[in-house]
Amino acid sequence: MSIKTHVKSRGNHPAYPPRFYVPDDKVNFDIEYDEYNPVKFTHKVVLDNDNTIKSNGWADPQKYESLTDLATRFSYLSYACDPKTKLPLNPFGRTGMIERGLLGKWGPNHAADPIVSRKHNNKQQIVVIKRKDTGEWALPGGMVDPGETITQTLKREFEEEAGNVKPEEKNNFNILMEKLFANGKKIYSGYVDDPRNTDNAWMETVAVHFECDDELGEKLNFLRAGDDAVDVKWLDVDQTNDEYNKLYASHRELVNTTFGLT
Ligand code: RP5
Repeated sequence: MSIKTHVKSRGNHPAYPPRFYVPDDKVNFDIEYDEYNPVKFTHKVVLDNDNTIKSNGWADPQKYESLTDLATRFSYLSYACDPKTKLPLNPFGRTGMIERGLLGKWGPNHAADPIVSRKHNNKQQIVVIKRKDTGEWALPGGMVDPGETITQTLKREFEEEAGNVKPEEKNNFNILMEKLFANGKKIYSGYVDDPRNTDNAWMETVAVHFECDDELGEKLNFLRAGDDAVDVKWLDVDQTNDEYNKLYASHRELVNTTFGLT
């Protein structure tokens, strides 16, 4: 999968102020853009979760220069730092916003996305959740917690967002989950064109495909939304369907890659 230029990273997010407009031909930081006056924004929820102030805080301190572990932080991409501010620069270019927006980490923020599919009535379907924050349909992925492996994140996020099943279904669901997540195929690792990205903080993900066989696909019909999801369903992989075409961030591209679609 290749992301040619970011689009959603320059667009709106319900919790963000409007961004400074960046035309397509001014996205690349190497192209001069003297008028560029990005909006400075870090959401209060990020500032309130500064991990140097709060013991269970998930966000970096606002003072980038106070970070001591930069050398050991991982990114799927190589990126530069702003010569003036020394802040990490989005490897895909300008977004019309500086600082971190809603993202906790300066630079790369890591997620994992399970692409769970089945064949149903001769149609390819994937599990999607409706996000509480933007109202868009999305893969049931999420942030990698400290100390967690990607494999653990994929299963935990799926279970939290799509597996809020009734107590009497839980045992059966857990058995199906063990079977489903036993084998996955990595589809992608890298940048995500996420509407929360800024010039100094961005999302990266690992997307893994888990295919239900006929029996498992038939049994996995009692999904229920939980956590940050307000709804869950099986969605047809169908490029004539608006819901499919408008999937959150780069999720349509991830699913297209999975099924060899362009
Ligand atoms: C996207 O944001 C990733 O692809 C992943 O699906 C998601 C992770 O963020 P949260 O769902 O935890 O907000 O960029």
